[in-house]
Amino acid sequence: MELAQSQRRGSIARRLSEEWPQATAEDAYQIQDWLRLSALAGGERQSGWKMGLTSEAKRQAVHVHEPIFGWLGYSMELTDGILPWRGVIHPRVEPEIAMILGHDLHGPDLRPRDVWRAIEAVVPAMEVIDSRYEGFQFSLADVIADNASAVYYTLGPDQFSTANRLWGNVGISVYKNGTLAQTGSGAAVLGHPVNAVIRLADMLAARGLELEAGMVILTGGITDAVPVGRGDHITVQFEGMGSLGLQVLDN
Ligand code: OOG
Ligand code: MG
Repeated sequence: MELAQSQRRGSIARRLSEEWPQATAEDAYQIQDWLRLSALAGGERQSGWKMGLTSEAKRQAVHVHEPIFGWLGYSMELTDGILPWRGVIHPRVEPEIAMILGHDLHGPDLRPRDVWRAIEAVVPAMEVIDSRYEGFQFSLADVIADNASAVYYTLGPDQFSTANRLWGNVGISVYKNGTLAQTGSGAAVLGHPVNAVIRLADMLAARGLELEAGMVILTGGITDAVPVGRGDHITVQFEGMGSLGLQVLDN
C-alpha cells in the first residue's frame, strides 16, 4: 500500500480520506496495525508506543481534536542526536516526556499509582514527526493510518526516578538555532503526563494490544512542534533535568 512505501522512503502519500472518505478512526487503526505488523515481518522490532495530540497546543496546530496513538520501532531511535536529512519530508521536533516500562501494564481503567508501579524511569525526550501527507494536512483517520506521523525519536542519556518530582510542573523550553521557539510544562499533557499512559493503556486494551516491560512510551508533545530544515539545531531544556540536542544534517 502507498502509505507503507511513503513511510519507508519519506515521500508524500495520498490522503486516506481522499480515497476512502467514510474511513473511521477504527478503520485507520486497522491500517496502522497492518503496517506495524508488516514492518515487524520485515525485520523491524517494536520499541514502544507513542501518544499524540495529548496537548491543546498540538491539537489546535493540526486541527484534530482527540488524542491518538502510534507505535515505535528500534530503527526510529536516534541514538547520536543527529537527524539525517535524507528520507524526511518536512520534519518537526517536539519536546516530550518518555516513560520506560519496568513491568507489563494492562488497561483499561488504571489509576496513576498503577502506572507508577510499572514505570521504571522517566526520561526527557524529543520526537521528530514527519507527516507523509502534503502540507501536514490530515483528518483524524488520515493521521492514525500514518502512524501518528512518527518518524524518529531520541531519549536523553539520564533516567529519572518517578518519585519526588512534580511531573506536571516540569518547565520545558525549546530553542531553534539558539533562539527560544516554544515553552510549556508537563501539565500540558492531559493535565499530567501520567494521564497519557492511562489513556494509552485504555486505547490499547480496547484493541487487544499490550504495553510490555522494556517498552518506551512517548506521552505526547508538550508544546507545538518546531519545523526544522537542513543544518538546524534544536535544544530542549527540561527544568532540573538538563537538556537534549538534535542536529539536522545538510544531507
Ligand atoms: C500528529 C502526531 C502528534 C504529538 O506528540 O502530539 C504527536 C502530528 O502532529 O502530525 O506526535
Ligand atoms: Mg509526538
